[in-house]
Amino acid sequence: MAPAVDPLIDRCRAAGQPALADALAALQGDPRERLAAQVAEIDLELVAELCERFVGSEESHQLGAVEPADAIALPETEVDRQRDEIARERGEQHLGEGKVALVLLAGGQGSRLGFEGPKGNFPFAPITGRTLFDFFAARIDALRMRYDTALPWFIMTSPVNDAITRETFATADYFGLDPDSVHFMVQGTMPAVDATAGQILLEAPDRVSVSPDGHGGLLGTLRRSGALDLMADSGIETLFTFQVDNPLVRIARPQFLGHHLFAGAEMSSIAVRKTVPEENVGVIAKIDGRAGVIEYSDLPAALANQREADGRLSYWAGSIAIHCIERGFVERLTDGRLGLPFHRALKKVPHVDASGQLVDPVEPNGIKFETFLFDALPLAHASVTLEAAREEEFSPIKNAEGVDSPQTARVHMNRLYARWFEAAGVPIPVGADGEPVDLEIDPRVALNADELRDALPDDFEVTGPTALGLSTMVEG
Ligand code: UD2
Repeated sequence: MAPAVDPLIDRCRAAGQPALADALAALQGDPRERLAAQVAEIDLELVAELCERFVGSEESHQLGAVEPADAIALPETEVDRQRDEIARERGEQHLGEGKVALVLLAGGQGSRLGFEGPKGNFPFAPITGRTLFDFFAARIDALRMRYDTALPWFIMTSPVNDAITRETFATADYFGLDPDSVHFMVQGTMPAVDATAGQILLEAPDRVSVSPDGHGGLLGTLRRSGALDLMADSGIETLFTFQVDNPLVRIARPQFLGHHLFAGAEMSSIAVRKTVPEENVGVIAKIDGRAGVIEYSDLPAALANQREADGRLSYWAGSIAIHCIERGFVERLTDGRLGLPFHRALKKVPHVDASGQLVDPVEPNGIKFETFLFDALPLAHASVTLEAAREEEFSPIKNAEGVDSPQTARVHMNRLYARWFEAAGVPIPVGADGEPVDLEIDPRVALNADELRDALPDDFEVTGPTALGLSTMVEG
């Protein structure tokens, strides 16, 4: 049923969007219906509220009382190692009882990488060229076999990449997974507004410029898509959430699950030590006594550079966007209007002007609004931050080159796998650059160094670039 347009025009004017009202009034026929249908879905009153707060003001996030995070540090003593072993067993029990679901955040636009299409389709592996989606699927398949558990996989997409993501999985026959065990959910969008007058921008005379509403949109998407009910019906209690851009993520790591469960936490995080004060990762800290994340763009330099007596950064805990979240917590947060705060991002937003001319701005001209999943942390009754070793857990592919690029991920994965082989007694040749040769280990062969040692034939040796997959093992 096409929405009645005139009341919509009135709503736009009442919500401080005269330009949008004029754009609607200027259209006829199908273009008018198309724009009206899109505008009818926009929470104009929320946009008005956000414009009131963010347009024309440099409002920075008001931080409360900030202290360094409480975290479970990397094990240093035998007691620590026993503590972690008990947590690992508890996590494995939870996995075996089928109480864990995996949630992949894959709705972003990945513009910094300059790669067309969903980032999960990026062919990151140095020898086989396998994609991130394929690699994650192999890990998930291996975990399901290892723990004899369903471990359903929920993938959040956005309108910009939903169709192609679903098509990718269908064409790849779900990378060997049961199609019924992979669930797609499309997150919402928010309109962009112009940074001076807060007018909603049009990317075409009959189309509003919208972008994904941030990964905080996951919470509402879980409820709206029915995923939350599906999880409840299948006995899922804990969601393990991770990002599409980090091939080193240890998916559903039992030790992390265990510590999260022992603390009775509602939402927990993995942290790695920041490399430099200005590293582009959110900082996990205590804010007004509760765990929270200060995004790198909001972290005052004084806090970023503050050091302890031993010289280490006070605000060391870099959030790598890996969380355990209790389903009950998501249900509580989404029962009514979700209270995650919106963040503003000043961006270059191509748009059409009042005369219908396309403007491709050279300077940031628009504001995009998004919510961040980590802003749910302070709302949790309890939270755990578990330190992980960066070299074991985190090497995101974000930029086309330099830091956090396909090159750095390749080096870090080669080093990781070289450590696994060396631990199994198999020396790894290094190249002229001093780096190990290119290595790949299919997760179905081994998920960690112990499994690799058990899987390798006694006389196995590596003389050059090696991709250890099921076929190799058969030949090997
Ligand atoms: C994110 C975190 C940063 C740190 C870093 C680790 C934020 C704001 N910052 O930085 O603190 O943890 O990651 O790598 O998150 N996504 C969606 N829907 C959206 C937006 C993003 O699914 O609407 C997904 C996106 O597909 C990606 C992830 O969220 O998997 C990160 O998004 P990003 O690249 O915008 O975050 P980034 O790199 O600024």
